[in-house]
Amino acid sequence: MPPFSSTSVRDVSELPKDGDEEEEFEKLIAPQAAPRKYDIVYRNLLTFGYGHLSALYGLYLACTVATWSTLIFHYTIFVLASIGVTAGAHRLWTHRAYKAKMPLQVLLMIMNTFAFQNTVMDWVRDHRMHHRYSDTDADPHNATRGFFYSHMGWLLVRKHSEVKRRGKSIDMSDIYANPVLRFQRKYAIPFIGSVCFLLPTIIPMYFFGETLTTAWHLTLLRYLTNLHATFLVNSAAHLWGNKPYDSNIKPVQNLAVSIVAFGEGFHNYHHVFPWDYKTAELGNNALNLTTFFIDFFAWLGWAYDLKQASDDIIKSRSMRTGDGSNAWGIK
Ligand code: ST9
Ligand code: ZN
Ligand code: ZN
Repeated sequence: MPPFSSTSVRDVSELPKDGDEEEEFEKLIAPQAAPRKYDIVYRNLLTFGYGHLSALYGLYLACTVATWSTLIFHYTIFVLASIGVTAGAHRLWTHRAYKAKMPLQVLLMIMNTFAFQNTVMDWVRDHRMHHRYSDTDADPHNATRGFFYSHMGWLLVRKHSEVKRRGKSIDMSDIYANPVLRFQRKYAIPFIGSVCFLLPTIIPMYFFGETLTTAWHLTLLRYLTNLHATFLVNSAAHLWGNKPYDSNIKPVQNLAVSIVAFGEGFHNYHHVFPWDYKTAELGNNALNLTTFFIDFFAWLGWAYDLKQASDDIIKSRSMRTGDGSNAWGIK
């Protein structure tokens, strides 16, 4: 049972159709990792290089001079930002695994902005591609190209032409029509700049007496840590772990990733049932803070129509295509 019992959870006992036959055929013939020349984006190499060096310095300052108030402040933003990605960009907007009323959408958009992972619009487009063309050249972070590429290398080079070509057929009408997401895109630079970087730097200076140097480098430490926790879902959770639901795909169950990514490491399950609001099987939500968050808002009435796979469909799929490993949550 979820911590907050909700009447709006809907058990789905039949797999929703995910694309027509033509799409399935297209997916099959997407090349997996054809030899390619990487077109490096030097601007990103510089900003990521600067960001990582600054985050390391931020770690040093966090251990030596930063106040506890600043550390707790950034940890709180870290949690909010993570849930803005998992409950917002991922489960709500990409997968439509539940519905959210306007106040919750606004809250999630602001929380998502703390994470600055591009605009939600771009995030959703890439993530829908990732699911439709998983681990092929049309997947923006194709894990068959290895850990580094799927983790962050893909952000340092121009996208593969297959991503751009096949991406044209991805349906984004719901996202482009969403006023909350349109706002985030329209005011991206001042809004994301203020919410993710400026305010979290100024507040500790003003209220906790930090110097500009400490405040700025801690902001970058929090931001980069949050990015890497997210990146691990694309890298580690496509490489290391077991496959209780489908042994023919790359995504795996990875407990460590679930811990750092707020319940998003049950990735073999998620790729089989992407429309499940828990992104995890029944009965296994102790590590799934995002599910707890959604359940809370369902209890409040702001989240509704939560979709989840029924126990039966999970078990039969596991018996049919799983690797026979023990999937936690299955009784
Ligand atoms: C960042 C990325 O924000 C974060 C992503 C993380 C993803 C995680 C997924 C995880 C799974 C779920 C679990 C969540 C767990 C959370 C845990 C939390 C603890 N379809 O992109 P451009 C076309 S990094 C269709 O510039 P380039 C389109 O026409 C941080 N079409 O391609 C587009 O034009 P427009 C900050 C597509 O030039 C045009 O191509 N961000 C698609 O090859 C150009 O697009 C950065 O540092 C598509 N999918 O450049 C920015 N994609 O947009 C990093 C493109 O006008 N990115 N097109 O329609 C970049 O600089 C560039 O995107 C690039 C590629 C250099 C990587
Ligand atoms: Zn994946
Ligand atoms: Zn997903």
